[in-house]
Amino acid sequence: MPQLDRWDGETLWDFAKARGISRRRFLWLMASGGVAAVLAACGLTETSGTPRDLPPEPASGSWFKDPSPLIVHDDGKSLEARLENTRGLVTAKSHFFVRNNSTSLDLDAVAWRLSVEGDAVANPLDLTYNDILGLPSRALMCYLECAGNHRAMFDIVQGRAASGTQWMTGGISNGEWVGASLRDVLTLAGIANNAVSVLLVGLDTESPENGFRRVLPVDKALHPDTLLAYSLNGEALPKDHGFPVRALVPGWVGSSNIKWLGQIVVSSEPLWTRNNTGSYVFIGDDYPPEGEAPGKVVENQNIKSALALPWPAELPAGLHRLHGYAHSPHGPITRVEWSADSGTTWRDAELSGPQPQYSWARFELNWRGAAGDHALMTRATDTAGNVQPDSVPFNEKGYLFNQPLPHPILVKNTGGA
Ligand SMILES: Nc1nc2c(c(=O)[nH]1)N[C@H]1C(S)=C(S)[C@@H](COP(=O)(O)O)O[C@H]1N2
Ligand SMILES: [Mo]
Repeated sequence: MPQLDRWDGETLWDFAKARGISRRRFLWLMASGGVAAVLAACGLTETSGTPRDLPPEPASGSWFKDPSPLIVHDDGKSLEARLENTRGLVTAKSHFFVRNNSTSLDLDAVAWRLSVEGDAVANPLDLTYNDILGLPSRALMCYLECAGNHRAMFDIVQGRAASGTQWMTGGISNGEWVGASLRDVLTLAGIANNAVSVLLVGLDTESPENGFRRVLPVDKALHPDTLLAYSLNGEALPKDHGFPVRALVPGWVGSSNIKWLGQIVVSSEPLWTRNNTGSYVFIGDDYPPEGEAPGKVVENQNIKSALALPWPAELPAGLHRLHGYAHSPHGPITRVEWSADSGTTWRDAELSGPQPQYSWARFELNWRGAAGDHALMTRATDTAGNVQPDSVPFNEKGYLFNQPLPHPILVKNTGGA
């Protein structure tokens, strides 16, 4: 397999020319078999045992996965993860949270096409699944988090409920993803220098805006780690998570990670859709309007931490080794502290295990609980110096709640101990 380290920034034609393909043959290959045919002619074999060979997953109501290990919200449209179901660093697909604006789609990877179009591309494309699989791939460990993760805490902690899915701590999961760089596809399409906005559109026509969509500014779209992902945790992308191909936008709110991707529009004008005007905007007294949005558009996630325990938790009296997860889009977690006295005194938890870029960090702590009601708080710091704030201002849609959570724990004496 030839080294592909010069792929970035090259067009497919430059790539093929450098490998002795004539212009005429290149055009014929593109017309007959698309990108995959060109790559094959360049001596790049197609991925063997393509994920579409996997058996279909069983359907369970509107879900392909069994919803019972998860917390069901929104009349069955959202499944919240239980952090305590994950011991290690990666969330199993059966425990991975789901957020849908329609029901999960059952797409045929052979019939599936991804169109790339708009006034800021020179060569509009219609790519197949094999075209995407044939591109150089990247593997990333990356957490995916809904902008509304911890939203219920506006009500529980601040006493003022925000609208939307009342996520507790499980609107997040951590996975290992493989995909092609969106940048390579935009390069193949001949993205123009004056491109400003890249719109990603899902094929779920039942969502509130005919195809769930999100606009990325061109610099985020061209970041090599912004992926067209087709694999989660070593298998084909599960249907509930966007099979055959979804966007993966590290660090950005969950809604940018468009599932069942069908269309990419590259525009020389800033684009506005429901998901950067009506939704995913901070609305409140602290947030003045920006562009066509009534407040600040939510892009990056923020630093948070949570214990991997049911809310509320019930534990027997005695010494417990507890674990949890902390994450920040701004760099690795350098410290997690915990407090059993409402934040008066803090002690360091242990960061346990590796923390690949874009992954959450796992932490552990020893806590001895006597019978009675307790609240344990955790507070994370990242390498850029961000710390979870003591208090966050209210916003109507309840995005990015990240003050330390007073996790309720009821300790019971068992068997006369
Ligand atoms: N096509 C499409 N993509 C979508 C959504 C959707 O409803 N339709 N939901 C978004 C939201 S709000 C979130 S938080 C993430 C959730 O990803 P997951 O269901 O794989 O966990 O997907 C995003 N991508
Ligand atoms: Mo979300």
